[in-house]
Amino acid sequence: MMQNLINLIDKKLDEYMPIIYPEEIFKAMKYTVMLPGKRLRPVMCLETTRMLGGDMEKAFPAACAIEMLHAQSLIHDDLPCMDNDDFRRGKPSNHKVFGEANAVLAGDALLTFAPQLIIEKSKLSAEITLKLVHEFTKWGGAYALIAGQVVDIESEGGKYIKSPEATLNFIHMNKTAALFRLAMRTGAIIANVSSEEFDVIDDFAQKFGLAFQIYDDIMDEISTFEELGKTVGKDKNSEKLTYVSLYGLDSAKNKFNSLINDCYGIIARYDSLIIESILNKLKERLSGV
Ligand code: GRG
Repeated sequence: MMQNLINLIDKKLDEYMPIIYPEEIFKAMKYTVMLPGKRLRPVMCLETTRMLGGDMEKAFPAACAIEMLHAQSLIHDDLPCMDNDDFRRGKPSNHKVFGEANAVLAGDALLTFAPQLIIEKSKLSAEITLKLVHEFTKWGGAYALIAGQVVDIESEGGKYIKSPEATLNFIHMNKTAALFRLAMRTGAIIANVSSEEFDVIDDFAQKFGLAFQIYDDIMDEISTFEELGKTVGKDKNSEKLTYVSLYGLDSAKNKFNSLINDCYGIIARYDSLIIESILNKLKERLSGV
């Protein structure tokens, strides 16, 4: 079921991104977007729309736009001036294939192409479309995603202003939870739910997003290149502030399990085998660690 949805997302992403002149920029944009990621954010956006009674078909442009924003953040994150990683999703990073200038431009281009897609392709009312673009710009910009990345970079080597606990929470909530909130809030807006329901979904997304970044912190410590498709052990080498470096592996796992259990509790009131299967997969992967 989940794989069917991923196949549909991949088909739409391919359709939405024709290669036109000047080909090099469109190829660079499409390269990272189409590499085989897990597609968690678009899946969660579409599934939120469906489980809340909305028309999933109308959510595809916004769901794909969020995957483009995510891909943009990965392209820029891999640049030598940021995390400097040569691999992403099991293949050479964008700048290794297209050069640094085109990788910067491809990220910039995705950041503007994505809201253009929402405006041009969503068959939704002007009011809902405006709300979606507002959410996109809010969570994808200096109030969230970029803020998280800035503090993440600042934290390397122990440089931060607030307490380590507050700094770590700020990084994880903004660098990672923000895009899961964007995905699920977008789904809830398309389904046109009440503000009470909206808050429940947003609460789930915050908890899931934090759990997912803790999972990512743990995987950086214990996983392999083959599994992750990117260099492992980088957090430790660059002395990054992570759940593992601050609290240790066992506490990180306990915090992850507690958040995932909260997520099960919230999602139980909806009929979502897909979201439950995502929770199961993450939990199972860490169960023997
Ligand atoms: C918006 C201009 C602008 C810049 C963005 C570079 C940057 C600022 C932010 C980087 C944020 C970042 C890389 C966060 C990591 C989040 C994370 C856990 C990524 C991995 O997500 P997965 O595992 O990846 O879902 P796949 O490849 O499966 O999609």
